[in-house]
Amino acid sequence: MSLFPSLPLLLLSVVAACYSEIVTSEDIQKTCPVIACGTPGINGFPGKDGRDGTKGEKGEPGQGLRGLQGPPGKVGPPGNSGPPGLPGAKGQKGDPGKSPDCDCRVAASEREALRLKLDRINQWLTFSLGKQVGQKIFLTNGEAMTFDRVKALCAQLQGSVATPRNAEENTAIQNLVKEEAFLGITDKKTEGRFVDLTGNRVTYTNWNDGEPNNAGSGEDCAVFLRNGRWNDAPCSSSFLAVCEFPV
Ligand SMILES: [Ca+2]
Ligand SMILES: [Ca+2]
Repeated sequence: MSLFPSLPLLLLSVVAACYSEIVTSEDIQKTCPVIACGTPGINGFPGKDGRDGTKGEKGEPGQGLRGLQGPPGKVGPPGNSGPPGLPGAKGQKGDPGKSPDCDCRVAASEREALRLKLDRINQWLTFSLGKQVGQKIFLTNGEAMTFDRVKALCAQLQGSVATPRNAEENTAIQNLVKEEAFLGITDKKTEGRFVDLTGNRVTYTNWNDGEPNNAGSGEDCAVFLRNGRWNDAPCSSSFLAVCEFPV
C-alpha cells in the first residue's frame, strides 16, 4: 500500500483525539458510545439562593394539647345605668316599735319635771284667778259679754261655760265672781225645761225666789246672781264670762 492513502486517516485520528479532550461531560455521554471518554471534572460551587417564594395558605390547626387558661383580664369601665326596676311586693307588717319616751330615763325625768311645773302653774292660777272644786276649776277673764260669745270663748280654751252640778261647785263660783255671770244652762229648745250645753236636763238648780219666770219678751239663759242664787235672763244681755275646765 502507498503512503498517501494512510496519511489522511492518521490526521483524522489526531484531530479526533484532540477534540475529545475539550468536550463537556454532557457531550461525553453523547460522544462516549462513539469515542473513548476522558477523566470527568469536579463539581463547581453551589449557586446563590433564589428569591423568596409567595406566602403560602394558612395551615390546619395543630392537634397538640390545649394550654392552661390564662389569668382574668383587667376590669372594664362601668356600663350605663339601666332602667328602674318594677316595685317590689309589699312587705309584712313589722313588730310594734318602742316609744323613745318610755325607755329613756332622761325623757321620763323631764316629763315628771314638766308635770310638777304644770301643777304649780295650776295652783298659781287657782290662787290668783280661779276656784278649784274636785276635778274642776272655774276661771273668769273679768269681761261681760253675750251668752253666745261666752260659749265660744270657753270652747276656744278647751273648756265649757260654768255649770255647777252641786252646792259645793255653786259656792266655788260664788267665791270667784262679784257680779252676775252666765251659766251653761238654758231653756232655748223647750221653754221651762233647762238643760246643760250637752242637752241633758240639769239635776241641781239654785233658782232665786220667783225664778225662772221667763219675764218680758223671754228669758232663756241662767244667770248667777251675787247672792249665789240663779235667775233666768235674756241670752242677748251681757254678763260675766266664767268657764270651767277639768284638772
Ligand atoms: Ca225661758
Ligand atoms: Ca227671770
